[in-house]
Amino acid sequence: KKAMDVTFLGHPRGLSTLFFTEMWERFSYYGMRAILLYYMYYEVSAGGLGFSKPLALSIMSIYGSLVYLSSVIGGFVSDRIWGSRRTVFVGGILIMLGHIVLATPFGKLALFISIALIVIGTGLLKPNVSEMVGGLYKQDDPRRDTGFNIFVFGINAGAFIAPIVVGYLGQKVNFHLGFSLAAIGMLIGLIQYYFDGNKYLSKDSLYPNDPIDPSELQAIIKKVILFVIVIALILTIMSLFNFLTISNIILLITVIAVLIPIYYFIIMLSSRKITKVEKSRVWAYVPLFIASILFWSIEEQGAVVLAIFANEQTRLEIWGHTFPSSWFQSMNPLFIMIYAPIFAIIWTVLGKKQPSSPAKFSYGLFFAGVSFLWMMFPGALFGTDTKVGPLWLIMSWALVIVGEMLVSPIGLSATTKLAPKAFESQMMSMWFISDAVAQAFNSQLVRFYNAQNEIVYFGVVGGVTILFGIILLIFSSKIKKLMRGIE
Ligand code: LEU
Repeated sequence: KKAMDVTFLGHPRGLSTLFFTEMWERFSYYGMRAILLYYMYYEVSAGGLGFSKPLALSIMSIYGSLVYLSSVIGGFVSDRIWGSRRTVFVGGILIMLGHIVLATPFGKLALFISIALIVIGTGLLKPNVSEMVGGLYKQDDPRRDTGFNIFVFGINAGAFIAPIVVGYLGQKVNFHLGFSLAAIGMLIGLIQYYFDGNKYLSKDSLYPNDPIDPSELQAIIKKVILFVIVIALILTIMSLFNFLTISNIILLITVIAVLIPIYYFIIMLSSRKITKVEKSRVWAYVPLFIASILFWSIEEQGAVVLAIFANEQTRLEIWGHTFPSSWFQSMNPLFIMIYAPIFAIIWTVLGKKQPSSPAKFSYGLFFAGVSFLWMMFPGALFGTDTKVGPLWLIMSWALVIVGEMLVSPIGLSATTKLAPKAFESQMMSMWFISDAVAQAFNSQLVRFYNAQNEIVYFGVVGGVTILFGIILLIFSSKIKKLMRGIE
């Protein structure tokens, strides 16, 4: 058999290559994240960096934001310079180096170098692996959607196993050993990608779709230099006024993260390249974009606020054995893997009777909000200075992931379908950017969380999210009209 004829679960064999590449990349990412928060705020005597909790929470969030914000760079590099194959490979190398740096005992300095490497590396890798999955199928191939579902299963398989093994090593043995395991995971992914990719991925992916024309080069270089100068200028001014603290840098990134999508929307809506119908669809996307920010804000707090709750206020015991608090991070991917087939059946059974995308989004917000309102109970019932059983947290994830089923796959497909022809790849980045904006917003919000005020915190954040869900539901038929025939 020729290499290109080999299949994987009835799909092009390249899907297996990309499945395992992304599985190992997510393994390294979520394994590292499962222990990073604890590494930052644990006392130095316990092997940590001794940061304050609010700072550690805030860094986790802004880090998560930058990781998805940088997908904009990854899209550009692959489309215009290296092609997706090489871009993914270089990204994987940077990610692996990032984990290796954390495995060294160089404390804070290593932390910030590692963050920089993994932000750029993931920006190069993640959007392009997903794009290559799409590239395995012709536009009208009926296997396309299932292909993506299999791929998402790979994401969650990696995200599920990682907290268990990396978490165990990191929290029970030594943090740096945990980070080493994350690095090894990425290494396995890279080796697999290199050898398997040479056999089973198309040669087209070795070249950019839209290579930079020498005539454009000057303008691009000018833009990059301008950007660097503006950032350098802001940083200099900040330091002159004694404003250059970690917290203020986080604030600056938050502002940039919010401005990027606003800029994109303005560019799209004012472009001469889009038709009237397309413009209406972009307008329909605005409320969905805001809704996904609210959803991801709660979902991503599972790795920060709920992680603190797991470590500080939860009894870590099953059947007489204590387990590491990082294990709770496996709940999110676990519920995704459990629910995904159930929702596939629900949507098939409902067929044409399915709620519209805006309505699904509002139910999604409802579940996310309820998952936080639920977390008011342990404190209200038992007080905030005792420890409660692990089922409280597990139930919270069980609820928020129902929401994820209603927002994530639907949002992804709505994003591609509502995209104007001239802005397809930009709209694709918008989907990752909605998560990035959510986490940038979280970097400011999570500072307010602590055990004393947790009841109010969970109540307000959950309540506001539900309120927005209700408003979205009221306007859902209006939004549907703006979507002009897109389901
Ligand atoms: N859990 C998802 C992933 O890691 C988040 C993404 C959709 C922003 O792939």
